[in-house]
Amino acid sequence: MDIGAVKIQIESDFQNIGSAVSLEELRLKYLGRKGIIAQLTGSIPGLKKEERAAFGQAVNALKKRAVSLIEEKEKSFADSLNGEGAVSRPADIGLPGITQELGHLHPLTRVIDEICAIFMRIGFSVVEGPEIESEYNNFTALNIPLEHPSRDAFDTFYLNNRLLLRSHTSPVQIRAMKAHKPPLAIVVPGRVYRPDAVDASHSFMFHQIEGFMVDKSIKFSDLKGALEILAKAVFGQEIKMRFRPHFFPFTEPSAEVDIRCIICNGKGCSVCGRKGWLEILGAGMIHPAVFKHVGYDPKKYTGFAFGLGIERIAMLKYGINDIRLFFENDLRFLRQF
Ligand code: 2U9
Repeated sequence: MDIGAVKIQIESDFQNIGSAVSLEELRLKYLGRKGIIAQLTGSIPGLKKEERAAFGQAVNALKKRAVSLIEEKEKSFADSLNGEGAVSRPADIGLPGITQELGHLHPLTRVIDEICAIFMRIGFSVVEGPEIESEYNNFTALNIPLEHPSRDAFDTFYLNNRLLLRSHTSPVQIRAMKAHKPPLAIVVPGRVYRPDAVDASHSFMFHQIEGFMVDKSIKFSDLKGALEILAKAVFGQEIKMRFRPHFFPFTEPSAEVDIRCIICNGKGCSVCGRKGWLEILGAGMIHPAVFKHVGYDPKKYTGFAFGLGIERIAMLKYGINDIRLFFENDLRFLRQF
């Protein structure tokens, strides 16, 4: 083997080196047990006596050069890994992965999705709308008179003379009726705002789902059928319901709807206040005055409407006794769902 050629080869090999992997290849090529330098050393005994010393010295010099080239390259790789070049470092697939915690839906989102899905199965569409509303859409169009206590500044968050934070999702139905002719069947989930003092059962912001259906000859029995489907899907097929007469300005006739207490099954307990029944929603037939506000002919069309508070349903369904738990973001609570 020509020692001069090896010398040239070693310099050009280390010039062209690209990565730590080829550095290791070169280390084996020159300094490995069967590498070029070992072969050169092994060839010494076969040389003429007078040539051996000079050849041995040349091989030693070559070995030193190979070792110092490797050290130089190792140092320059290490520098680039710690500096700007660090981003191009090959991934170490032997390292343990970075575990991403898996999130899940908030219990209120689950109840909203569940109720929307129930209504979608019977032909309703889901519609959302703005949380900042006009006084007209939130009250006037719903036949809520000027002197009604809910219009008072103690019961509604007014932003200025004209705008407010919606106190129910009903203004979305007003918008839908103004935009579309009957037949119409929609459910509207969303946040609503009322300046209530916060306690275990009240919050200044909560969630509602309201729904309504308008067409020729929609009857109270259609309302009962739809709500029975809802109650059975949410609380189980055995659930019993009752309708109590009530008053709302936007529906006539109106009713509050109860289910047989799911805790005591009607015997009376602390959850149902010894009544044996739990109020879950309000409902009724849409008032003709509401139809007039949106330009529907009340002689031609009838419709039913209902509204329910999501937090109340979620509290009953999951046995939660404090509404504040939904909004405190305490993972010990949220992880249970
Ligand atoms: C239009 C016409 C009628 C929606 C209705 C209720 C009865 C009702 C409450 C339940 C608990 C509000 O969250 S809660 O406090 N809602 O009792 N809501 S009928 O009636 C409408 C809505 C829109 C155009």
